[in-house]
Amino acid sequence: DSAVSSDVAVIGAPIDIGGNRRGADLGPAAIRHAGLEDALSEAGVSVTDVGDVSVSEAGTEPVDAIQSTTAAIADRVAETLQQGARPLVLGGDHSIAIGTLRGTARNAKSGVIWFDAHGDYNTPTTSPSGNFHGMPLAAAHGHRDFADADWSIAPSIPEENTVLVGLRSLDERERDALRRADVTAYTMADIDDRGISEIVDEAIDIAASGTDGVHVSLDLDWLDPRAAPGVGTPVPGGATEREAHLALERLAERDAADDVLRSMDVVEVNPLLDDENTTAEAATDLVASAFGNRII
Ligand code: EXY
Ligand code: MN
Ligand code: MN
Ligand code: MN
Repeated sequence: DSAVSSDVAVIGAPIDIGGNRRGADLGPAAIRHAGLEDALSEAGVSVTDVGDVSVSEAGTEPVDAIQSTTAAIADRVAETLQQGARPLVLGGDHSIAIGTLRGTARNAKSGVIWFDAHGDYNTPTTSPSGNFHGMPLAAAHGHRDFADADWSIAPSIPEENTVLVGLRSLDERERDALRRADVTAYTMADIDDRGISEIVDEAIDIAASGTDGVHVSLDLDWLDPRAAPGVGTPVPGGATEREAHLALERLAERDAADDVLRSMDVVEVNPLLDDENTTAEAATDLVASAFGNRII
């Protein structure tokens, strides 16, 4: 492994087996193709691309591929943090966050801000689809009925430092589980009512309070499908590109002041559903905003 001495280490996680459609495994390539490294350099970040984790999809059960891939992601994320860089993991479907959250919380107390249309709070027992991209946040809270004993690990992220932003699609049992959990959930209606800057300021306060930093999990399906068409589970009525930029620019401001941004993943970019690469380009611009890109 190249010893990363830069501020941000880009790690690819080319997996789509946790999703409902094939193609998100091409997300890392699409985001790199959209110019991620240049965009981060222009934002003043010293960035090193450390390549992809190996994904063993062929011939294995989805749960086995996801378990081994997320274990590899957790190791790379923890390693990167130990080397003093901030991991930026490119998905891939949202099951990668089973690994990014375990990795970022391995040697620290980390909060999370979950930008997503969905709660991703199902477990194999409650999921209507069986798709693991709908389960990573429940996994991070240690919900104990995952397929294999390894997965019923201790919670990695405290519920009270967990904030969901942008909710507009929940399943019945997932909703019940979220209501019982000690998390903060902001729906799109909250954003409509109060404005994204107030919501994201509150989200950062909650995720950062009493923790060593915040992991940001950006699911491109948080955005409205007109702004991010290339996602596997689009839901109408999402955030505008401006709302998403303002949220991540506020995060960058807070990071400049209080060093809150610890790690990030950006997921669900599926170029097979978007031959203009619009979604990967939006993802790239949003990541640059999160890491401090300034217009003037
Ligand atoms: N709640 C539905 C399920 O569990 O299957 C849809 C989940 C979509 C998950 C995407 C990544 O955000
Ligand atoms: Mn594939
Ligand atoms: Mn998601
Ligand atoms: Mn989603």
